[in-house]
Amino acid sequence: MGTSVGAAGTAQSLRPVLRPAEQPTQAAGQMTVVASALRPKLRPENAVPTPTPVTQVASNPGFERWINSFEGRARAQGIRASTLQAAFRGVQYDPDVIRRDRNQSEFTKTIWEYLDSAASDTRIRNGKAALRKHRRKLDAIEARFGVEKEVVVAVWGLESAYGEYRGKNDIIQSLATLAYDGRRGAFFEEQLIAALKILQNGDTSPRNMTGSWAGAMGHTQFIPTSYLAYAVDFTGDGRRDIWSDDPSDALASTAAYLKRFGWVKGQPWGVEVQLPRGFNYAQASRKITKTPGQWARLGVVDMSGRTVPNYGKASILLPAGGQGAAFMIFKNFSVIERYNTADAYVIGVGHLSDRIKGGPSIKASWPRGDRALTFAERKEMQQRLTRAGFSTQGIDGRIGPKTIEAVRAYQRSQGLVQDGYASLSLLKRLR
Ligand SMILES: [Ca+2]
Repeated sequence: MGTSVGAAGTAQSLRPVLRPAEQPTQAAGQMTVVASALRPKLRPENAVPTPTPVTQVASNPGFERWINSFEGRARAQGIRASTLQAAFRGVQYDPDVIRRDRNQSEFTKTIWEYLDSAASDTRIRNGKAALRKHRRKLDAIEARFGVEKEVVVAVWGLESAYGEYRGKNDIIQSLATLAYDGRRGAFFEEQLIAALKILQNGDTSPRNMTGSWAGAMGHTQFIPTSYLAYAVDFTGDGRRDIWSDDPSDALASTAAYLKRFGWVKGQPWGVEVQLPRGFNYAQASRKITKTPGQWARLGVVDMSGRTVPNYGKASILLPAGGQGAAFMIFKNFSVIERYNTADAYVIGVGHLSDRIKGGPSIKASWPRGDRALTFAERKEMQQRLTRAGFSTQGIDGRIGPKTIEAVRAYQRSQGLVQDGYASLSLLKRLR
């Protein structure tokens, strides 16, 4: 959970925003070796046998200076010298982390490609197996935090493939590199301080603190500040150990997190619905909420043709416009958004949890002939919409609520179906 820069979705990690999958290889040959007061010795596995390229050597003194100044800032925030000494032992500037940070602007999967993987037969089967294997502790977690075990397991399944891909990057090294690098340096320095507080608390040891290149840790990929605020010790040994092979603390921490943000037990994240012929697509907006009864009066009903049970106010979500599935989404949808705001991720967690519970697959078909827009195309669409008088309030290549509203306004002006779907055909029309 946590940061919100764009990222390439991948088969392993399945987080459409940030956090690409882990590659265990760390390109040791590309690492640069630097000396530091904080780091008396290099870890042998990271020692570099050959001279490093000039460009990377040139960045080392800067990293060195940065660490020295960081030490003062960390001390001022209560981090002890002994904690810093242990944490930075062997830590090096890691160009691989920077390469990943630079290469993560693209999310080129369509919603259906994403869901094909998020709720694949394998992931559903493995989720059911994980549920069986850990049923007692999951029942206990559900009883304590009031979050259904299938939802906790689904988050686990998407974040780390049920613990299989927890990330092998050294968290201190990754965060120090990103904080030094400066692109969102303040954010990563805050995470680094939080990581050092975790170490100082004794929850884990420096070299056991591993995770994604961007600082997400453990079975359910908490970033350090989220860990400090929400992680729990479920095993009762006094340590909040989300890195251990035993997933108890990590799964309980996820349940605690969802509960903290308002999870309502017994309610769905969303329900697939059918829309009536002639439905006014302008109604399918997060800004518009109605009770399921009110939606039913407009002809919006479940896939059996019945009124959706009254789980409270709901919006209609069309992740692929008028040509794909429609969902009635409830409060719990916005709770899952606290993990990751991408619609694809939230639907992925929700649908996977439904399938693990034995629920049906999504019934509607998707516009599978469409391809995802590239980052450049998304920016072009935003530029063209804005130029045409439908401001997207920024050109960032991310299709968020403001861009969807601009698409809708453009569709309205053209007499098109106002489904807000930023498709390739819409871009072609704008050209
Ligand atoms: Ca524990």
